[in-house]
Amino acid sequence: MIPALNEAENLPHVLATLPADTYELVLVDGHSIDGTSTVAREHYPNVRIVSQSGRGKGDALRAGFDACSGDVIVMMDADGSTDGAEIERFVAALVDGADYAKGSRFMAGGGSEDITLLRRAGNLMFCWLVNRLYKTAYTDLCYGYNAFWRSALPALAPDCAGFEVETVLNVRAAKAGLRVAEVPSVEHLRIHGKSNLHPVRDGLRVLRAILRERAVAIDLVGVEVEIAGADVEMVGADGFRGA
Ligand SMILES: Nc1nc2c(ncn2[C@@H]2O[C@H](COP(=O)(O)OP(=O)(O)OP(=O)(O)O)[C@@H](O)[C@H]2O)c(=O)[nH]1
Ligand SMILES: [Mg+2]
Repeated sequence: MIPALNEAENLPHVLATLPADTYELVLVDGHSIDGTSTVAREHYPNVRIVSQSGRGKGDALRAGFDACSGDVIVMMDADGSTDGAEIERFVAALVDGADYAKGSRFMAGGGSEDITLLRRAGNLMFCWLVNRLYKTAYTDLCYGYNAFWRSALPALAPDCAGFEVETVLNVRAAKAGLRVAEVPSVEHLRIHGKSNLHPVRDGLRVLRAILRERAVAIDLVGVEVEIAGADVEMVGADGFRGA
């Protein structure tokens, strides 16, 4: 499943990297004005084009996930930064027992040609925060290459609009007690065009999402605590620890 906003120039390259045995390709066109859907159809005649009602990557992923019909859903980007040849690693992690396989640029075997110093610092800080709050051991947080069994979708159920969506997926996987495997992935440079991400605006969205999910976690375990400034630790019925 590929979200694409004005990626007509990049799609020929990206679609050529998809494995020949790909079950289906769902592409969510975010109201592109550069012929993204036309190019997708030219280069991948069986593509299913989905339109999103709202705007933003989170909104696109929600629409795309709903349209997927396979047992496994793999999400990757349309700008040439993610390589379809890596899909088999993600699927292998799922077949080996993971519910959710998250790509990581910062574990052995991973890498990024694309990340700036500011983004690396923000990602590291938010990843540390998530690991503290949700007792995870993630090495990457804001990365768009991930995969999961369709059966995990109700637990992940993204309901946010923007670039905080990967964070929401990763946090919800932890909250739901899913078996999470990290898969090394190399992020390449976007080939053409400009990034839609604004580090400060979207960094704040990521931070808000992390804190909002924490509040929901406290709700879920059914214990009433004061959220503001609270320093509590609890274990829910499902063994989830919220701090
Ligand atoms: N459908 C849809 N796709 C989007 C939207 N915003 C971003 N995307 C796609 O989501 C993917 C990631 O967006 P990018 O703009 O590359 O953001 P990024 O990868 O964080 O930034 P760079 O690393 O600089 O490329 C790309 O495939 C975009 O085309 C949107 O509003 N709707
Ligand atoms: Mg990108």
